[in-house]
Amino acid sequence: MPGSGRPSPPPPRPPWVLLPSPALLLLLLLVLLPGGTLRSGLDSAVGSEVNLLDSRSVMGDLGWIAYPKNGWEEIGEVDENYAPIHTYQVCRVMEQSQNNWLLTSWISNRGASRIFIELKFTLRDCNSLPGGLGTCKETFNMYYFETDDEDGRNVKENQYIKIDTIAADESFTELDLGDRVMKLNTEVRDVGPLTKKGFYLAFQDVGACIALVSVRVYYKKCPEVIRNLAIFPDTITGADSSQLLEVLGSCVNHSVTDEPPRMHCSAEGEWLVPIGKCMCKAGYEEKNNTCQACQLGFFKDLPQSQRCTKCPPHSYTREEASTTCLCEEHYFRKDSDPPTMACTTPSPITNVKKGKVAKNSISLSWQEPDRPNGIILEYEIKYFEKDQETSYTIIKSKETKITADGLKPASVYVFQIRARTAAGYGGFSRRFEFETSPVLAASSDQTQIPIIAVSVTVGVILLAVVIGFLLSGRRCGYSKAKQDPEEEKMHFHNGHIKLPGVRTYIDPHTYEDPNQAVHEFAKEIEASCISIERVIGAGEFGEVCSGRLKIPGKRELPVAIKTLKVGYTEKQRRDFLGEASIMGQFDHPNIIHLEGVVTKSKPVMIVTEYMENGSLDTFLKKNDGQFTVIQLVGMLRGIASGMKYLSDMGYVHRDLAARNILINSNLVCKVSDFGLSRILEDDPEAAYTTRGGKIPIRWTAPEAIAFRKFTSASDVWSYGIVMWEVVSYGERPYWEMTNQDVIKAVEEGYRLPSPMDCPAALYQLMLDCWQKDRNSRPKFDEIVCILDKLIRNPSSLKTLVNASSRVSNLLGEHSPLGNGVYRSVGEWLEAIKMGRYTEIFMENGYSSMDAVAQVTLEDLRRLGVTLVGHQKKIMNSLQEMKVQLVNGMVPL
Ligand code: ACK
Repeated sequence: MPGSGRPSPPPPRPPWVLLPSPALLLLLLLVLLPGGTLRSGLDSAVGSEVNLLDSRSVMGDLGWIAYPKNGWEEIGEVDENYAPIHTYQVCRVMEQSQNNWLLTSWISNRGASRIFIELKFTLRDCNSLPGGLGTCKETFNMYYFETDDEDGRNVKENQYIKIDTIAADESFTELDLGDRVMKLNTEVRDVGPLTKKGFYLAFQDVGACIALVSVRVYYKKCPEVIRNLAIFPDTITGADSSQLLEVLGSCVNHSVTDEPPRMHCSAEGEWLVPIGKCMCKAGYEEKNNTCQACQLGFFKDLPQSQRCTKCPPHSYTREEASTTCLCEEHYFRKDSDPPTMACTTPSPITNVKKGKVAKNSISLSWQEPDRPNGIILEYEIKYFEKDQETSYTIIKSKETKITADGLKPASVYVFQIRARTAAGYGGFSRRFEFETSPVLAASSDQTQIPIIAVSVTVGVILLAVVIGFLLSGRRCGYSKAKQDPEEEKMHFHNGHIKLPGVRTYIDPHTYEDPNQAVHEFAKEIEASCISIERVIGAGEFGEVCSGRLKIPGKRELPVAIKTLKVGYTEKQRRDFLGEASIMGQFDHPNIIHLEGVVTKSKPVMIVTEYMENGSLDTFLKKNDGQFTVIQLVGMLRGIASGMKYLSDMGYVHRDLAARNILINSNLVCKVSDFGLSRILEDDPEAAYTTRGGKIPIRWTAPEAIAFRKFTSASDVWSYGIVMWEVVSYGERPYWEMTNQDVIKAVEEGYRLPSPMDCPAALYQLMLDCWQKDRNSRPKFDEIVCILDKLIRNPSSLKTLVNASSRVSNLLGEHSPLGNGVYRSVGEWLEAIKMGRYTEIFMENGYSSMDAVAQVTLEDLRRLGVTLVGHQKKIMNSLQEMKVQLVNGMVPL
C-alpha cells in the first residue's frame, strides 16, 4: 500500500480493476488496456517477428526473481478478464546506493542468433520529486547471461553482460498523474550473435522510480512465401544486422526450373532480390501460386508457355495435363509443325487431265490440291489395266505430270493419284480412265524398233544418272532408287542430279597472282568512263558512290562505285578486288552484276549495276507494311533464285542477310556482298565465336556456328532468316536477345515465331529452312519451285499462320510478361506502374498489344514519355516480353 515514502498519490481506480494496487500501476492500466485486449501468447508470429517471451501474455507466474526483497516488486493486477498483468515496479528514490535486480526466467532462443528485447515502462521525472534530487536516477540497466540450460540464474551479477543503460524518452511528473496523462516509453535493444541455447535477462535499478510494464523478447524471420512458383521456407534472420541470407527455394508441385530460384532474407525479416523462377511443367499452368493441370481439350507443350491453350482445330486430348493434342482420325500434323498448328487433311486431287496419248504411253497432268497440309513432297500415281487391279504400278513424282509408259496398245488404264506431305499420304483421287492408241499395221521388225529405242534410251538415262551422281557428289534423296526403276527415272526427270557441263565457281585464292584472277573475271574500265555523282554509303574499304558509266559504243548506265581508300595495304587491295573476282564469275538476274574494275589508275574502283532502292533491310523498314504478300514473295523468289544459282556454282555465301541484298526500282532483289576472305570483317553483325571465327550469329546455321560447317544448306538456314526479315519488314531477328541467348535458344530447338500476318506456307518454309539436320532442309531449287507455286496460286497465301501461334497474338492475349497476363495496353501499363501513359498510348493508336509491340524509343519520346527511367521501364518490359516469347515459341 502506498505509504508516506511513496512519492505518487493514488489515482482514481478504473471500475474494472478489481484488486487494490499501488498508485503507479493503476495509472498505467488506463493506457495499457483501453479495450481490454492483449496480444497473442508466447511463440506466436507477429508479422515477421516470433515471440520468445511476452510478459503480458503469460497467464501464470512469470517466475522472475527480484532481490533484495525491498527492491523490484510485482504488482498483482489482473485485467477485466482476470488475466494477470505482470508489472514490476521499484521506486526507492530517496535512499542511497540502490542496487535492485530483477532476473527473468530462462528464455530459449529457439535457434535464433539475434534477438530483440522490447521494454515498455514509465519513469518518474526526478525534478518533480520533492527532496529526491540527490539520489534519484532516471535510468536503469539491462543485462543478459547466455547458458544452454536453466541452471544459470544464480550466477553472480558481474557475470551478466550489459546490454545497455535504458533511459526514458518521457518521464512523468506529479502533474501528469493529476491529468491522468500516461507517458509510456518503449525501448528496443537487440543482442547477438548468440551462441548458446538460451539466456536470462536482468534489469538493474540504481535508484529510479520505474514501472516495467512489459517485456517482449522476439526474433525476426522471413516468413514462408511462394514467389515465382518457388517455396521459400521460414528463415530466421542472420546474426548480423546487415546480413542478407541467401535462401534456395523449391519449386511448387508440377513446376520445374533449370536453376533453383534464390531469394535473400534481410536482418529485418524481409525477403529481397528474388532470382530465377520455376515454371509450371508442360501440361500444367499457373493459378494462384500453384500449377494446375490443363483441362481436357487444352494443352501446354513447354514449361515456358504461360497458359494451357485450347487444342487447335481437328485435335483433342484424352486426359488432363496434356502436353500436346492428338490429331483426329484422318487428320495429320507434320513432325516439324508446332503443336499449336491445326491438324489438317490433304484435299484429294480432283483435276486429272490426259495429255499426249500413244500406243504405249499416256501422259497425265493434274493440279495441286487446294489446301495441302504442308509442303507437298511428292505424288504417288497408281495405275493398272482396267479389271487387272491385282497387278498395278506405282510411280512417284515431284511434279504435277507424268508419262506412264510400257502400256499395252488400245487398252484402258485406271489412274489414281495422291499427294504426300510430311504428315503422310492423303487419300487417293477418284479413278480416271484413259485408253492408249491402237497399233496400226506393224511389222515384226517395226515393233522391234521401239524396243531397241527404249533400251538405248534407258541405257543413256542410266549412264547419265551414274555420271551425274559421281560428278555431283550429291544424293538425290530417294533411297529406294535402285530397287524401283520408276523412281530412278523420276529421280532423273526431277533434275536432282547435277549434270556435267554446269559451270562452277573458282576461288580466287587458287590463283597465285590475285591480279590475274581479277582480270580473268572482271573487265578493266577506263576511269574517264565513270562520272561519280554522290556518296551513298561507306564500305569496309572506302566510300560507296553512285554515278554513271559511259563506255564508248554502249548505252550510258547508272552504276554504283565502290572505292578503295587511299593509303591501302597490298592485302587490302587484294581483298577489295577479290570481291570483284568473285562477282565477275556470276551472271544471273538475281546476283548483283559487275560492270568492271578500275585498277590501272587511282582510286581503285569496283563498278556494279545501280540498285535504286539500296539494301533490302533498310528499304523494308522504310516501307513498313507497304507491299502485298505477292510482292514480298516475289522478292523472296528472286533471292532464292540467285542463291540457287550460287549453290549450283558451288559458291557458299556465308553472310546471306537482308542487309546484303540490294533491291532496284522494279523491286528486283539481288544477292550482293561477296567478300573474298569470307571472315566477314565488313559485317557489323558478325561476332567472334569461341573458335575465333567472325560469324553473323543470328543468320547462321547452328552447325556453321559450332564447327564452321558452311555449306549451301547453311545458306538455306540464312535464307530462312531472310524470309523472316522480309515478311516482318526488316525486324531484327531475335530482337534484342544477346548472341549467346540466340545460340542457346536455337540449340535447344526454339525457332523464331511467325511474323505478323505471315502466310502459313511461308512460315512452314522458314521452319523447313531451320531444320537442325541440314540434309532435311530444302534445297534452293526446291525453294524456288515452292515459291513459284505460291505465286502462281495466290490463294495458297491466304491462309495465315494460326493466330494463337503468332508472336504478336501471343503478345496480345497470352503475354508472358512477368507473371501477368495482359489483355489490354492499360492492364500492361498498370502492371509496370506506368498507367499514367495509358491515355496517351490509346490516343496515338497504340491500343492493342500488337501495336505496342512495335513501339520504339523514338515513339516513346514522341508520345511525351520524356523521363529516361520511364522510357527504360517500358522498353525493358517490351523487351522482356519479346525474349520470353522467343523462348516460348515454336520448338521443333
Ligand atoms: O542501304 P544502302 O543505301 O545500300 O546503303 C548501302 C551502302 O551502299 C553501303 O554499302 C549502298 N549500295 C551498295 N551497293 C549498291 C548498289 N549496287 N546500288 C545501290 N546502292 C548500293 C547500300
